Amino acid sequence: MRSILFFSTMIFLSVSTCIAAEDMKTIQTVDLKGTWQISQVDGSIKTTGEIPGGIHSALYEAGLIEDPYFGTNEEKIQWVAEYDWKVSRKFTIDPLLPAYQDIYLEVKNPDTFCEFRVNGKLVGTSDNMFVAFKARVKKYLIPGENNIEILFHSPLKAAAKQREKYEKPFPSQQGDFNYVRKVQCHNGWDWGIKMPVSGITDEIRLVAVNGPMIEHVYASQKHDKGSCEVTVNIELLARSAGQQKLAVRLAGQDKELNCTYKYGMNKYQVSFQINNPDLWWPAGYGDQNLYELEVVNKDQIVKRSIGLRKLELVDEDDKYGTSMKFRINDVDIFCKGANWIPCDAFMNRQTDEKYEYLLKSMVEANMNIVRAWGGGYYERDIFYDTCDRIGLLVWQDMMFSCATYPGDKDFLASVEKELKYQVKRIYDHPSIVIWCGDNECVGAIGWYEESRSDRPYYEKEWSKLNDARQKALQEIYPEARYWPSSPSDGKGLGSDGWSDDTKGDMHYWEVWHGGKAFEAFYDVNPRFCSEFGYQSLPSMESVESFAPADQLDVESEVFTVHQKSKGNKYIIQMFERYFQSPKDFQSTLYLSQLQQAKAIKTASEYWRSIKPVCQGIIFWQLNDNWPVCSWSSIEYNGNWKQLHYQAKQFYAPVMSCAIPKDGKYELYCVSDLLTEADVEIKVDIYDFNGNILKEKTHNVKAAKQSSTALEAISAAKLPVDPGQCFAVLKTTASANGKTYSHENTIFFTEEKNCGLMPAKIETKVSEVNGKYQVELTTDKPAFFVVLETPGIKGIFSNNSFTLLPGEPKTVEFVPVEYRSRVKFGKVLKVMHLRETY
Ligand code: BMA
Repeated sequence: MRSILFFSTMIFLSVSTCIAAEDMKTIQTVDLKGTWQISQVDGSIKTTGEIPGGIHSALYEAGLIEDPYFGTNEEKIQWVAEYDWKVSRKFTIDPLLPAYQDIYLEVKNPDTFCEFRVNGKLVGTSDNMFVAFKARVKKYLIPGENNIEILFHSPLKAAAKQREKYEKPFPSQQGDFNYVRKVQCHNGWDWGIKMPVSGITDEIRLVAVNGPMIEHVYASQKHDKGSCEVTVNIELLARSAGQQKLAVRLAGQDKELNCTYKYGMNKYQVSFQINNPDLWWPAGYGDQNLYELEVVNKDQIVKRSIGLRKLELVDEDDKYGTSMKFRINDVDIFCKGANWIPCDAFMNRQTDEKYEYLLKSMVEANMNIVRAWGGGYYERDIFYDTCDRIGLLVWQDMMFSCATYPGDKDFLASVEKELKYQVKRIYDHPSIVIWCGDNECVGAIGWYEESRSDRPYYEKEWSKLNDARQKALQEIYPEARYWPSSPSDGKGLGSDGWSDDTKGDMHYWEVWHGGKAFEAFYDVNPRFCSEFGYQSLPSMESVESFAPADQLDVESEVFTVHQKSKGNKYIIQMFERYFQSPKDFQSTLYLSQLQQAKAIKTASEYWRSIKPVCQGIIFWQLNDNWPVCSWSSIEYNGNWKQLHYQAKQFYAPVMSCAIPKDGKYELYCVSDLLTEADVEIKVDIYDFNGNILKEKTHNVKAAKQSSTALEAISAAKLPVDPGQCFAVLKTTASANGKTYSHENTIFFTEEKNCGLMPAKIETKVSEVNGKYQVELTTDKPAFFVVLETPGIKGIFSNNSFTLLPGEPKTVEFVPVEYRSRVKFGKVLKVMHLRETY
């Protein structure tokens, strides 16, 4: 948790009585959040809207535009970003306020091309949404009522104007947004709505100060033989010279700093020695211990929660090439996670609850890393605070993606400001383990005709940008290990992270974009795969939120708008590789999610089985920013897709799997545990009536952090034809008094060639303390049994599983939003593979 607190945070919206000057605080704030007037420049629209928030959200709330997420409305809202918009509000200041030494207007995340006016006077402009805006406004304020106005220039026009400054083009897939410092996917992406918003996504306030104020606090840590030295950096902004005492507290130690300050920014450092600290660990490896850090400047208190962990990025030559892995507190971490994109295209829907829900859903699915991908935001504090608290490591991209970028002085100066601000703001979160310069910008040089044909120029521009990024990062955070681009070998140009699996991080897209069969995942042995993915369609509940009843066809106009990559037809065509044709629309949706889960499971199990060659898997992508057909494992509405439920299994700490190779199914038991485990793996081969044909139990001592090969199943020695049987691997591991279980189903030929039997599944629902339990039984083996509860949001303890006759399963459902009007038992829907054809 990090916050800047004030003993009294006042909202001066009415005149209050005069207070004696000696009663003045160091800092007083005037919160300017709330309802603002909005007007279209060169147009007639006038309305009101909430800030934080954006123009689009306001217009939608006021009924002036239709829901952009619905039907084909995306197109209908494109005019909004062509206009300039003014937002303004009145506020009344306390008569005491002018007595303060200085008054600042502070705006976090000003998005993007803003002119700020106080009482009609221009107080400043901003054109980089990744830098907080700050201007001195005291001289513009008047006693009583004041007016503040922000003019947002059309982001499309501002970006186009910026483009015109350059002689040579910088090609991209995001229109002109690569010329400006704004969230790159605001202009549309291959999963994203084109909604180039303008607005304020975070704090907006006046800050009146008396004396110097703390501007930044950031802490670095050095670990040595069981003790840790934490150096706290404090930046104090002053408008005069003087002396000030600062109190700094960490881990029960108090230190006092006698600071002599001068006009401008003043920097101080204070160090703490913490012996035998309670270390911070990623999820699955230990506790997320956090120490409270407090810096007190009279009544201004800045708080941080600091996690102490020794961090190394190990890229050393080994017999497979060059490793890429994170070592935390001297332990090699096997990273398992997903890529994060902005959590909503509407600014006002990027709520704290949404952040927490999505991030916690990751840990619940046994993930320990999230990649904040370079086409989005340096995320809000809630993102990093939550990751610190729940043990999710963060791969932090800098916000550049899939494009060529300018490398001129002005552009680099803006980038430098942005990075210095962002690095100070977030780098000491223990969850952040890597700073990566961009997403796919080295590769992008080869994607566009203009850059392909003039490579040296674009490489030089990239290198200039890259040097500037590294320099800005390491000026603030000298120990930072900078990773130039994802994918890369960590060194810069010249590495090919798309097909070279011997070093660096890899983006493996041969299966989705390259159209190869899922078995192609077995051909690569990435050291760290930071992207690979497979698309699916959303569930019926999601579909109904954006498609009218006459559009329930994946090639309808509405579906085409809600598909930004290769097309839904491609998803459907691919069914024929593994599955029978789905009988109806609902089955099509279901099957697409199963197909996606199968793809990612195939890769993840294999790459886990080859550890320590591979030490990281981050699939593309966790979430959606609107309801869409995409690679996500969690739908826009929060529903976990089959992929997310299956990830909970294939990312389980102890997992068994079968990898087909040369007529055999090689069995592996993979353990991420830090101690040896006693593992029992039951391998039962059944026919599709549910009769056991063959049983075998393997008892192994799985070494810590290992992948153990077990006796393989030979396809030739199966008791019946491969299409007439399947295996269930039931794994039970015990270590340190804890039990871990995992279940996996293995088919010996494509699902479409298996003799699945129609199955009759029965459910019994009971409610205990607001949670539901569903007991399921079946008369024949049923596969990929999926439970859905349209209208009730929540998470099942298990889903997309195999159900065997005589082996009932009970799953728990924890509602996220409880609506008593919807009866759980009535909406509960059960589907499984055999029913889809
Ligand atoms: C990647 C990402 C995104 C994109 C995804 C799917 O490489 O970096 O740019 O959305 O592929 O195409």
